[in-house]
Amino acid sequence: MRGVLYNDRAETCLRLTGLLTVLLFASTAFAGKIVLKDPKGDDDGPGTYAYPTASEYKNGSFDFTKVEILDKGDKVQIKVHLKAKLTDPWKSRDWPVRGNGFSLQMAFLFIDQDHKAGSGHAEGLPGLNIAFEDDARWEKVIIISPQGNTRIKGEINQKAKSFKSDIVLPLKVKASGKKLIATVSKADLGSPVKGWGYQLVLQSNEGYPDKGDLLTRKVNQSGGDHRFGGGRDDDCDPHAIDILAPPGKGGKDEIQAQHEILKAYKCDGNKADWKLAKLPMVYP
Ligand SMILES: [Ca+2]
Ligand SMILES: [Ca+2]
Ligand SMILES: [Ca+2]
Repeated sequence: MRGVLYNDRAETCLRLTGLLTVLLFASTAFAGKIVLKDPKGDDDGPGTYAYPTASEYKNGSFDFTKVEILDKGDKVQIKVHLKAKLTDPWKSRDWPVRGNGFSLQMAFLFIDQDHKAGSGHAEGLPGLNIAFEDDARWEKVIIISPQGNTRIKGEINQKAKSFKSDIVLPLKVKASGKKLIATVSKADLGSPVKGWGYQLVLQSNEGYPDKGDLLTRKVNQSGGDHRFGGGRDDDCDPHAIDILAPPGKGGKDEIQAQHEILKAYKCDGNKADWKLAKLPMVYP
């Protein structure tokens, strides 16, 4: 009798465990589509940056308005919506670009996969001059660039080797109207679940980067044909033109929030003592 009772209890226990697993899975599963919004008119980093002066850098080219993350079975698609239509002015030049419909932009989607204090990379990639909040450190970053993966891999090997295993290069990148569309493999990224955090950093593709910069364009005090202006001449200011600011709903208040985030750096003393701007993540 006692044995029968025990077995019943054990079975009930197993059933409850099964039910809990299903409920847990339902609460953490990827909803199919994540939408993060960003206001227009904040393509000035901390509020002071100006576009390079050459005519190719059309107004709105570095102002993103929305980021979509879409479940595509064994792949994930990232769509970055920009204010301006994408153009490919340098396709015809002798550049190592693939002619995939754009040449000005470079986007980095940093992802915090555990939201645990002190877990993940605290620094951004070389050339961005950014760091991340302690509870928003990243596990993976997706690079969306007009450059071919062979070139990007070469640059990573030279300049960002310690981050190599956490940099995800898309299977495919293309431009469509005002959208940059990148497709990545879940085998490389993992399968997005509720709780992941995201930070999109918009930069510019630099085919002739400085020796430490991972294909990013510099921000200087005075701009130039192919240099952003309104920053500093050292590498202490964040080289980020537009970023997400929580809550990532695209409200006008997020303009000011972005400026505050990107202004909060300190360049006193030696480089080792510099405090880079610390970016948060948006947790949808
Ligand atoms: Ca924006
Ligand atoms: Ca983390
Ligand atoms: Ca922004």
